[in-house]
Amino acid sequence: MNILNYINGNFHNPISNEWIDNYNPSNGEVYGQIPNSTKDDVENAYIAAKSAFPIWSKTTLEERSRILIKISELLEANLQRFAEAESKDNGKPISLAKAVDIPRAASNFRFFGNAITQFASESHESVGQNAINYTLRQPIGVVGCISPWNLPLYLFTWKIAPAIAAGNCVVAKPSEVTPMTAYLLGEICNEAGLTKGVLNIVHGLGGSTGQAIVEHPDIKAISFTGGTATGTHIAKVAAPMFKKLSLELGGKNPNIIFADCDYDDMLETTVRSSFANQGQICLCGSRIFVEASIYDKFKIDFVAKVKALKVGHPSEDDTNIGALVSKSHFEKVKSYITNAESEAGKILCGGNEVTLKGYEKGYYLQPTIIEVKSNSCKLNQEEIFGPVVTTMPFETEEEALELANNVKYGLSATLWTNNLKRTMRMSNDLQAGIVWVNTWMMRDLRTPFGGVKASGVGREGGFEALRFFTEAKNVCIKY
Ligand code: TXE
Repeated sequence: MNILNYINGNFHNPISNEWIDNYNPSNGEVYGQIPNSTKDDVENAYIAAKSAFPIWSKTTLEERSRILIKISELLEANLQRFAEAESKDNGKPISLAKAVDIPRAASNFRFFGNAITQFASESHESVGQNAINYTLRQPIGVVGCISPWNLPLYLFTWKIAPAIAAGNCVVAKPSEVTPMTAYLLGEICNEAGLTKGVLNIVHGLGGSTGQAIVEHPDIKAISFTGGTATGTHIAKVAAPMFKKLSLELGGKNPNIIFADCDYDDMLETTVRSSFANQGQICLCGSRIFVEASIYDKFKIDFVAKVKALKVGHPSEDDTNIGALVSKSHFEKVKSYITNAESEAGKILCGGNEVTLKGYEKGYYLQPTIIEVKSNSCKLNQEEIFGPVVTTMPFETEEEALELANNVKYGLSATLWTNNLKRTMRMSNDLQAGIVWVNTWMMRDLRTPFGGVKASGVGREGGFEALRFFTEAKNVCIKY
């Protein structure tokens, strides 16, 4: 099936008529093509967005809200179709797409459709000076949204929904590896009655199509989720134009387990936080640090649970681990496993490719646990972004904190303990944008989301996202 660009409410071939193959990771076969869009397609998308802006930015909040909620309802009504498309394009289990990806994409539109009606601005009376200040929160204009392949529709809409709720018009690009659900979203937006040109979707490669969005002098803000190297590059390109940037980048998150935790709950959740979505979530707890007194027991129990996970075809309901997203990513993840032993790592379970009958060319890997001797090895310092976690013991709280923070990333951290004082101390001192205590990936859309250090700048979620997608203008009136 061929995918087309969505510009001004219509579907278009790329101007160059050049195309890129789209692969199905479950069997390694090409199953369609996507536009290899150029600067000219991005320019057309920009022109459509610019033309829609005067209308959309003056559309009442009630009307914007109504349309966003309608998009949400239509996504829910099309759950099965979207989940099948996401699973086929990305390799993730259909059960996950149905339970998480598509419902959360729908929630993004519903949440920001409601949030915009509650987005209050400040006023300050200058007492004794007969003056009052009030802050206008004005939409920026045309903004760019660039998203990755791991949670395709979920992260695409996580940017688009607040951007349009706030009154902006958007030029967006999904990952070239997983374009399908973004393509289907165009139809839904038309059905919901979204003003033409408010959302424009151009497909293509990062280095050309994505780069053209970032380089466009009149696209005033970029919201990006992806790898740290790409984020660094985008920051450099955007800096001379003083663009607003929100960059959500990689993670190498610690999962710190103390002996006083609720053990069974921790074990269940740690299996999920390690291997959900084949470990391809920036929030996965890929470095597991365990208090020495329970380390041996933990290893035995964790390995037993992980060995019971089913690596299978994404369309089967009982599959726990589907296919990795692409051949190149599969090779990258495998290379970390191949080099594990030269880094003094010991593979406790997994470590091999899986060949599924009938799908021999699919990108399947066993969930893999590697015991490491030191936190300084590559396995613990680089983002592998696959079904691979490391584990090692620690003796004291101070040591656990040092291990957790000693990494260039700072997206999330998970802490398992029932000790309140330790919880408070460590939550304060962990270098991360998000700390989960006795849970993982529990999301309330009102809360800030983003990282510190090499995990990025800016916060998404709730009013933080609406602040990003608006300019604050102060008006001071003397009376
Ligand atoms: O991501 P890229 P890649 C991490 C993970 C992974 C690594 C590389 O470790 O192995 O990043 O993945 C677009 N100008 N994460 O190479 O390239 C690209 O087309 C503008 C973490 O697939 O960052 C896609 O739409 N855009 C992560 C998007 O950027 C450009 C999720 C992300 O792709 C561009 C994914 C350019 N010059 C990978 N170059 C997370 N934080 O969740 C690329 N793009």
